[in-house]
Amino acid sequence: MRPCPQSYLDTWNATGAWDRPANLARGGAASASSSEFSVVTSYRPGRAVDGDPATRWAGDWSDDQWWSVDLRGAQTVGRVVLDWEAAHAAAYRVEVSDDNRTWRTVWQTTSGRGGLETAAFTPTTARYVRVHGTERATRYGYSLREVAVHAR
Ligand SMILES: [Ca+2]
Repeated sequence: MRPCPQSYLDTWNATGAWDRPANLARGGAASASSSEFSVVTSYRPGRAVDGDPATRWAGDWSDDQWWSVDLRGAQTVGRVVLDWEAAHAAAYRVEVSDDNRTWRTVWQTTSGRGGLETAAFTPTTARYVRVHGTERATRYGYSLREVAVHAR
């Protein structure tokens, strides 16, 4: 049985990872390089910022895929928390942008373990945050249950 959204949020709150400070990504307009097709559910990008662990974004089954969110204005960004589904990235970058065109890499790893991962970096000002996968850990596509963006 999956936890209900409220208990899920309580768990994140208890660890301090979810809302200290505010999650700037919550409800923001999300985009992705692709979304896996399903006749029974939706894996659209917005599923990773709806606060519900039972929903997720999933991309096509190839290494070079990305997911991004619009923070609705310039924000200070210093920490991104990722809740990966089993289909996670082995290597990925966290990138930020002011204009959704030119991207700066602020954090990267080649040893992604999945589960709950935190990318913490020197706070910077940006409007868009992108999770850019470069190597999959499984044969499936990347899949994120939730992404949270914080100032620090
Ligand atoms: Ca979700």
